[in-house]
Amino acid sequence: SKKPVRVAVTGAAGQIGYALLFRIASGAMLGADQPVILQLLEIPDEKAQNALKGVIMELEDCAFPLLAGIEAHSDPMTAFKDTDYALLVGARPRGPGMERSDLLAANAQIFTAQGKALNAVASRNVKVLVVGNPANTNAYIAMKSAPDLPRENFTAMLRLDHNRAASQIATKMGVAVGDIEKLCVWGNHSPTMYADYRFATVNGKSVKDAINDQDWNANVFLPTVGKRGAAIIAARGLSSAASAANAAIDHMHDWALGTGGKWVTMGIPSNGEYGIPKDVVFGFPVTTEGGKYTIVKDLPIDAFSQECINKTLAELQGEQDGVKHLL
Ligand code: NAX
Repeated sequence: SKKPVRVAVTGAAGQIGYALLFRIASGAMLGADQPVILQLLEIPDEKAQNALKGVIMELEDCAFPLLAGIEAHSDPMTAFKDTDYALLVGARPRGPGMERSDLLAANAQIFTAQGKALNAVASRNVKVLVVGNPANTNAYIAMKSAPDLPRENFTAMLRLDHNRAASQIATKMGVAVGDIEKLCVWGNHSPTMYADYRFATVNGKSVKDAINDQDWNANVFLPTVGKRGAAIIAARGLSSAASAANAAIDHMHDWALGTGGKWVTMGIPSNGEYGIPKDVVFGFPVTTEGGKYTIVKDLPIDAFSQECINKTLAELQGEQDGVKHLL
């Protein structure tokens, strides 16, 4: 049997953590033959640490055959020791009266410290997924704080937006969501993201030609996907958790195990592709193989798409400029 791998999860006692850890431990993320050791990080606060103890008791009570160990931590320097995967879920939410600059500063502090800890103690091949918002900018901060790790090891979660887009298209067309291929989401995990179905197919047929409705694209589809998080908060009174955890599982699963030629969306540091400046952590269409991702190249960008990409890029560069002095 395979040697266990180490999976660190931050914000482990939060909502997403509760929907995520049991699936990692069951084998949904890394495969039914891959034992895992969970290294769970929460803030030192007594309430959070107690909640984490409760989650660990429940993990124990599942008696997952693949769960080879569980550790509770309050310091990233121990939580990230030798870790092969790091899912950075915990972040500072916007509190009452908090300015945007305060939010960016609070998260810059968290992700600077966590980036430094990964740099110091994690496996040199660690695969990092940032879920905590603002996810792209937090991934950028962690990457910049870990100069001894390869930059391509730092990614942000756009997969929830990708899955939301796929589901909207499947409903619109009356097709099975699993038959949709070559979909992608460009840019920031925020309402400015650009979900792009121009290249998408269902059983080999063009989605764009089948829908053939630019008004629906611009005025129904994109706002629905962009505001889906807010719609879920309005309905549930809480932000998306199970769907976010599912997207994190999908992201890591596909990165580790490969997509077999299928496109998925990952937020990754640009190398200048599609005119996105180097290091901006941006949603791109990728394929993955052997633990590496490759951006899908040479896609034509029409005027409408360019405008959408420019808008989400401008937002990301604004966020990046807002934290530059803190790095
Ligand atoms: P919760 O508030 O339920 O849980 C967050 C947990 O993180 C808390 O238990 C908190 O104590 C812990 N935490 C805070 N700072 C920490 C630190 N420095 N180290 C370790 N743990 C820390 O939030 P939840 O609903 O689980 O959401 C977590 C994050 O995901 C939020 O930032 C949220 O905005 C973000 N999301 C990102 C999504 C994406 O697609 N990228 C979608 C879902 C979600 O909104």
